[in-house]
Amino acid sequence: AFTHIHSRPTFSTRIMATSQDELKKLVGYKAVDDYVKSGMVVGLGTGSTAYYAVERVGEKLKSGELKDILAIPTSVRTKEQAESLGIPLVTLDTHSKLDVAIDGADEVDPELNLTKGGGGALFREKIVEVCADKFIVIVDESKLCDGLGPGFPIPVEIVPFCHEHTMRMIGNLPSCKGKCKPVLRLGSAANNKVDGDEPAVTDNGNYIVDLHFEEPIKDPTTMGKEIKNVVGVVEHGLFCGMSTAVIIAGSDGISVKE
Ligand code: ABF
Repeated sequence: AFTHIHSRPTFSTRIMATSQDELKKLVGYKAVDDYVKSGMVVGLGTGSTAYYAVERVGEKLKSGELKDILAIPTSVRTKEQAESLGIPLVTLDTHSKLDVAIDGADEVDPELNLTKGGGGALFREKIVEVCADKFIVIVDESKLCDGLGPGFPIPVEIVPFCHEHTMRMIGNLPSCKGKCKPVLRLGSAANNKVDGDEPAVTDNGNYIVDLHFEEPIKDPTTMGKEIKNVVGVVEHGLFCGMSTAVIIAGSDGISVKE
């Protein structure tokens, strides 16, 4: 059984929110208001929650409240949104160090380890977010879990070449064998529900395999290292020890866990 709040929030306010979308907007805006200052290099996440953080950066640049922001998007979708808002963009090739990155997550455990990649952007998210001084995660409380795995499959980006072999190699790892079922994502990479017949293709031209666990993963850090060692794996959606803070919106308020 999963409970939704694991520890005492470090900060809490009462809010009047009615829909999940409004909750996403609240945390997206709060992350920008609290962590993004003029002159910063900012990583822009992907997904329906990160969407609002990107929107807020655009809004504050337009009003002049923020100046001299350079942003690095984590997907083609986010790049297009940022461009439409006139947010100046750079890449890691010219800026290897970010002041802050803001992104959503699919699951958050009590140690603030994350599952990401339900939206198919895990590789670009990780390569950008690992370079940020602060990585701010924005979620609604439905994303909190006691242990990663059973609530949301772990996405792994793999190269298309001999992908069935790579999937078998992953399935036979000590952390995975007999514990998970690897399923090739079909349809749109941005949706981990099967919504097509052909393999989903990421922004990087790769496939995604979703690892379905029935029990919580005991040691996600070790599992991540095992997966990363498989030749054919590009990156996995376990983001362990990376979160600076998680901003959580629930029906009774916003809380921040650090
Ligand atoms: C990205 O978007 C992810 O890594 C995660 O897969 C997803 C979360 O999306 P949403 O905010 O739409 O639930 O941050």
